[in-house]
Amino acid sequence: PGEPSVEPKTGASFPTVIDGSQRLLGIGLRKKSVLGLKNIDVYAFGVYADDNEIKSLLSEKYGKFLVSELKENKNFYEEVLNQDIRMTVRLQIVYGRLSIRSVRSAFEESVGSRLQKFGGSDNKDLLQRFTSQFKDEYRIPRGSVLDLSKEHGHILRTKIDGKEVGSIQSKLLCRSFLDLYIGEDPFDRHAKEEIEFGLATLLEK
Ligand code: DAO
Ligand code: DAO
Ligand code: DAO
Repeated sequence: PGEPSVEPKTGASFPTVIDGSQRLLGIGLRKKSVLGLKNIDVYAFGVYADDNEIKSLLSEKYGKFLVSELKENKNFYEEVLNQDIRMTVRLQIVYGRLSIRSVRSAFEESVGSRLQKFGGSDNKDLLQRFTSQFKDEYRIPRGSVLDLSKEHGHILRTKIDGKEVGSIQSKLLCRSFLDLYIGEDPFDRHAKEEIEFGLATLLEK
């Protein structure tokens, strides 16, 4: 399957394939500004999608387009998100002092804003169901690996260092979460370009 990809600033390494058939499309860095003063590197991430499912669900229709055309094609983007394709975002924590409280509040801010964007107002419940998975006693020190996977049936499953901590079935939550990485205003623009290119390359094969 080839050499792992290494995120240059943090050295975090991402295998090209996980879970048998999920292929790495692109990697990036999640930063956060603290008190408007400085930017901290919080985690490196890799976005994976199921190779076979991408091909079988999208190739026929989109295999002939160029990367540049796909990027302009809103239908394509909608279809990728709406199809029941298995995807994973793997996070490798690089910030050494993450508390569960700060994870919760960052999540409410980032995912919360997307829930609002895509779902309207009454999504407090959903947000709470998700964040209540994060027990206060969990620790996510530097080097922890978190997998957030969208599984069949629009289930968002969370694993910490390979151990499942919970799962929630919600198309809106899956979409809102993925939007952080591949949406209109992503955490890392360069990563998004890589992901688009990776996806288009898979479709050509
Ligand atoms: O120490 O207050 C601080 C800064 C913490 C920044 C937290 C950012 C959290 C980002 C989400 C991490 C998800 C694993
Ligand atoms: O970077 O703002 C963000 C969103 C990251 C989502 C991370 C979810 C982390 C779930 C981990 C639970 C840890 C106990
Ligand atoms: O920004 O609205 C837009 C269009 C961009 C298209 C991005 C498609 C990226 C989809 C990646 C899915 C990962 C499997």
